[in-house]
Amino acid sequence: MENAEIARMFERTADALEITGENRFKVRAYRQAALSVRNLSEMLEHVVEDDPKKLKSIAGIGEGMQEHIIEIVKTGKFKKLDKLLKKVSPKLLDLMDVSGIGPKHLKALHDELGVNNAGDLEEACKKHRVRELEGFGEKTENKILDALGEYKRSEGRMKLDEATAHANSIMEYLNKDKKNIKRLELAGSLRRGQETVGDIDILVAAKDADKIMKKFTDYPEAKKTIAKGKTKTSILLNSGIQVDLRNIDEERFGSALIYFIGSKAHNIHIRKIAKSKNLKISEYGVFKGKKNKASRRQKDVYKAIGLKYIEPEMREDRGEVEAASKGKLPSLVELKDIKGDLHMHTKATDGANTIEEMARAAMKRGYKYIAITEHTKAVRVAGGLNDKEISKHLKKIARVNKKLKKIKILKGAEVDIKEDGSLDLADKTLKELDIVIGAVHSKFNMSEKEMTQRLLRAMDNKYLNIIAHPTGRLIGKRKPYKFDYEKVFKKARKNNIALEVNAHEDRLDLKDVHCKLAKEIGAKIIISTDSHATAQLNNMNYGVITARRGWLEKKDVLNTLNYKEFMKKIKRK
Ligand code: DGT
Ligand code: CA
Ligand code: CA
Repeated sequence: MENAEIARMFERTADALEITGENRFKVRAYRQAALSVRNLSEMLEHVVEDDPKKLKSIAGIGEGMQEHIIEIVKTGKFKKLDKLLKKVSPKLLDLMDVSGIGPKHLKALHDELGVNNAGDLEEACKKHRVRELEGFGEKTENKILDALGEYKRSEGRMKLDEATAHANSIMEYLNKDKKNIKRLELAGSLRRGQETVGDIDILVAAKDADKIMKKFTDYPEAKKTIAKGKTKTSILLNSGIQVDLRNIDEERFGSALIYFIGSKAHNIHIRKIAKSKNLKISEYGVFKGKKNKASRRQKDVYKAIGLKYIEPEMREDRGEVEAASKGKLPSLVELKDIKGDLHMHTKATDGANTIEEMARAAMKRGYKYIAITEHTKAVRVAGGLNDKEISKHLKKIARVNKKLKKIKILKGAEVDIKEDGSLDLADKTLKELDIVIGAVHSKFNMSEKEMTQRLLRAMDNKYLNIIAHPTGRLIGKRKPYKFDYEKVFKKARKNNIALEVNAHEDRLDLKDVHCKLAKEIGAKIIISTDSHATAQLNNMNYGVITARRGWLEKKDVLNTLNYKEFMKKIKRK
């Protein structure tokens, strides 16, 4: 069982307890446990196996939580939560994922309007019954309705990080049957790095098909088998995720991979290209009449229809087929190109680790530089720092920087961009910083014109270096705020301000198509994790995948440069 799943159980318990009006200390204990578990780098399952007493030494885990974790790991279930779910329906609890709805809201909606699921809530909003409740109002009602739209669009799909974690475990599990496996690869939307994934697709070339399919349906996390056959088997995991495994002849593995990696739009386009050359392409190969010209390797299959190999992240029919036929494909940025991470928080605000812990974790990843970037005072929920506190914090950063010789720790801050576009620190403080990140954290519902002005004005500040999560969206929860992307990206280029690809799994912001737009305009990009704990530094991978989906190359991304060059390039002209 993944740590994330255990964390999710604790979060749901906290939500359910709050809705049933349980005392807030109890609720908080579950929230804290969830946070600790989610950010732990060690698998809890292994801790329980090796030495369950060690659980108590984890911050946020007390005696009671220790028992709960052991129960969950051993039985896969949490009785306390199951009991609560009899009182608070799971569908109601799911509504906690709708942006702007907290447990108090949910309790009122349930008790006063009898809301039990998304459908009920939508109807109540449309009938204007929500605005009449105490503490809601018309604005809140509209916001909820908006957020519900985002929620419904993502329903039944999982985020990239969750899908990746499940896929990695299954692949590792199947791979244990080494002797039987000739090839094993991920396909579908997950292989393309799409930000949400409907189901997980895996291809295998096994010597013994029955054996691999049996192993697959025996997967410990499988709840049930949906369909079982020699060529295709589908299972449903405990978490509700469907996984399809297809057994493919090794001779046809390349053409099958292309077909099942997709996307559908990409497949349709290359079929057209093949047809124009009097060829036929399918999951079985490229055919001239009855003769199979290529099928074993993806590269040869593309070549047979006159195309260069196309990276899976680009296969969305967004111009990659044309580029491949002209030999004009970009050479995409890779995770190993990244030399530093420029956005992270520590205990001084809402992070879980110290400056030194973050720096050491970054060193372990082989980074040459990082920036510590706390929130500023306007972001009160995160405990943002004022000018004086920032200055004091910078001294701490400098001390750790001196101590650790192998990595440069830049003095930074994630400065709030206020409603009028001014920054939340005085110029005199900004001047002391090596890296100034600007970010919008409030008043998301301005008009497009106002928001554009707000961002443009922020970029007039001569100390600003980066705009973080430029569109403010939260996947499945919050729409991006409206602004004129072209105007803002053009000004970023002109003023030498980098745009962030925030690698946090809830954000991926800029998203793929906006990376592509930024590149076309000529704005520079920085990929960073916005980490609030050391384990989150690993999210860099999702940022890189998103950048690749946006056709970005090493030269488009500033934090692929070594320290000296990076500092030169990030400087304002
Ligand atoms: P998902 O699961 O909704 O996130 O998206 P995909 O892309 O993984 O779609 P899925 O699982 O239905 O199918 C996997 C791939 O198989 C898909 O990307 C392309 C290929 N494929 C499936 N159905 C069709 C089809 O009707 N026509 C074509 N050309 N390709 C298909
Ligand atoms: Ca799929
Ligand atoms: Ca599928």
